[in-house]
Amino acid sequence: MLNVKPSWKNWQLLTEQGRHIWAFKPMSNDINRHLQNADNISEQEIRLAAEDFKFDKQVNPNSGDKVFRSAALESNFQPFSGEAPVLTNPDQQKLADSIIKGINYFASLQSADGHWAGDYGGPLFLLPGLLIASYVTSTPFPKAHQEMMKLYLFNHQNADAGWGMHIEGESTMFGTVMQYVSLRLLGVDKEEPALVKAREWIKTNGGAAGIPSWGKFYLSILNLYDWQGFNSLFPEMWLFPKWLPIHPWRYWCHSRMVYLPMAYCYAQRIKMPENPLILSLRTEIYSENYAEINWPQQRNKVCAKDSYTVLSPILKWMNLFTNSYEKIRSTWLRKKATNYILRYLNAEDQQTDYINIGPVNKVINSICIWQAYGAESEQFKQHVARWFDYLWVAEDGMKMSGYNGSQLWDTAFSARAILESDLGLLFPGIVQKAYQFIDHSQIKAEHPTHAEFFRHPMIGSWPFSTAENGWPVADCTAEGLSASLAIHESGLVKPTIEESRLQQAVDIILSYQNKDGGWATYELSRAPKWLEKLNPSEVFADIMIDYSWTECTAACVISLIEIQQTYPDYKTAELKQSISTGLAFILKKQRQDGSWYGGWAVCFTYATWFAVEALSKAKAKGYYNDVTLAESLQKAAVFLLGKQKIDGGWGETFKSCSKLVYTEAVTSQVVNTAWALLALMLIKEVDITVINAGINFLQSRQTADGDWEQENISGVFNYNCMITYANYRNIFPIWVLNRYYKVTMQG
Ligand code: LAN
Repeated sequence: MLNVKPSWKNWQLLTEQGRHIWAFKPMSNDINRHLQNADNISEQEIRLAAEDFKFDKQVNPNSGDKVFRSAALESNFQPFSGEAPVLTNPDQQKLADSIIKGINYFASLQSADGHWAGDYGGPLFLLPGLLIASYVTSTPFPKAHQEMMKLYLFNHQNADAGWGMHIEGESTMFGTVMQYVSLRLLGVDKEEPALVKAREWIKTNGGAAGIPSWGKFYLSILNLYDWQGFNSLFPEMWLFPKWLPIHPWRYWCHSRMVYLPMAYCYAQRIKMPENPLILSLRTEIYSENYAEINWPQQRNKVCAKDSYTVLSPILKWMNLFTNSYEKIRSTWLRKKATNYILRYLNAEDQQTDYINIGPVNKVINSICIWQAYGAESEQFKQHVARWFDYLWVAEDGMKMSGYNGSQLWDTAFSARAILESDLGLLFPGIVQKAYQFIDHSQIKAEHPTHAEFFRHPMIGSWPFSTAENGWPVADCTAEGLSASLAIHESGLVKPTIEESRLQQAVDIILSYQNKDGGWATYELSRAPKWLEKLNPSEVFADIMIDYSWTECTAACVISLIEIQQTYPDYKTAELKQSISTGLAFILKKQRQDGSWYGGWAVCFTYATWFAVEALSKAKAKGYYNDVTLAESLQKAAVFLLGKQKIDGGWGETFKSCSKLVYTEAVTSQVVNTAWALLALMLIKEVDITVINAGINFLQSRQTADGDWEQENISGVFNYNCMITYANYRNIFPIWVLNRYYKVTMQG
């Protein structure tokens, strides 16, 4: 049950076609006037907020999205008034009641535009970037926001006084220096006890010189580090001929879009002027005397606690070359490269309506645009307006989200979870609203500059968040398509979106298939695997190329099988071929122990669920060699059964992702349990008593109002950074209970 605190109510989420803006004491729902009261926070309100947003990270570093949820429940919650089935068997009745309660609770979190909003925090290096952008551009956040950000930063300090890369992580130099500097930029005194201890942490661990390269970048912008201590980003590489395997158009779009504005800042050596705070910080975060630091020697220095990937010898060698080039470089060529980059930045801003592809390039682009056009420029103002789209308020304070939200993704899953059994038909209004959002979010036009700036074609695709963000994602397209088909099949919506739009989605999915048979994230794999040797990040793995993933492949295969069931005549042979190579990819990825590694959520249970869903669907519809599929499913079952805990549940920690080894959580986790059960229920031979135990566990964990508690963090990217999916704790238990209902009641 939610223990609602008075000052939570000062914050209200305003939404419009998926857009999220948190407003402090708004006078209306007008999203454009959300800042009206943001500077009018009184001392008394600040003191109260400090009480009300006190958060004990030692209990659970994951907040439960209580600020958003308590407000949504208060305005939307209605006891279920439909016609629940009356069943003679008490266990079955209990099950039906629990599903209805679960959906009814979750329905009250749906926004008026049809999407599900939720906390998408987790990483701790995002808010500092934004605060640095705000500081160097002299564009402070309103007082109310600043206070909430401070609370968030303090709330996530670890017991050893440092901060991690993400909310569950052990302290790192990157995490600690970034939060420390952020708090100082927000005006916290250096004698504040929490900061005194943090400084000690920094100095005992070697000081800020050992911060990884992304930290070196941000500190350089602040004039807290010397650009000479930063390996060259060689801006001229953007002028390379396109056929070269190392031309950045081939990089994974997130790396490309982050290293692009970074290269601009590097080319311009953007750094803010010294001021008393900066001079003081130079004495606070280094173990050495700042003036005596030999900067070039710091380039490859990384604190042992941060190091996740090691720079390859090839990259070191290339750095030697590009760093030397800085001494002799041609001014003309540099100017040409910077002009090109600036044009590219403008294109990205326009294509995404200044949201940008993600939270990192959002921040760095803002700095570039400010430097290029000034604080008064229209472009910079547009950027600042979108800073707020990335902020989220929960009971641990105000954070920066890992994206502008997970709107489409959550909504597509929710619709499918609700419609898994006939009980979903008791919620027609919810499904109709979800459909409206899905319909609205499908991408309907190409940008005029899409080919020039290496964008994959996108008409017919779905993005992960909103139409405005508009970056198409392969598996989000698949989920959008699968959800649309499930909703059509339910008969709850009329009229449905035209067939031609479904075909466009199919065409896009086909266009995304890689030569290895799998599907990647936003684009095709555009470069050979050896390009990964140029990964300069030290803290993330596999960021250079868009690789094929089990989950993305499974989602695409599933949607193609489904479309074949509904529209058997559409590109029949091509789809069959594509499905079969996709299945071969999934089979190839299965590990010896029967599991699959998941790259985008925690972890083996996640990917194993996806793979089993695809393989079992293919088996049921006769798509592939039956024996091969059966064997693979058997192995998957053996793996999952071996991980079931004594209480009937499953639980993994984020270490599974970073260590690539199944790492059991102390307690069973509802989300992992739901994934494991969703998979096991599709494998015929699995003993029903095993499944019953898992289902009982999920029911026992459901709260009186139909929710489940927030447990461990569920999402991940690049192996090493975790990200929150606040709605997973509802979506997946609902989905699996509903599947159990379908299997046991509807046959
Ligand atoms: C996401 C979120 C969604 C996710 C899925 C759709 C779940 C996945 O199946 C494919 C990859 C994708 C689209 C994905 C890629 C990486 C993202 C964009 C993120 C995890 C959200 C945030 C992350 C982004 C890279 C964070 C910024 C950090 C950098 C290292 C640039």
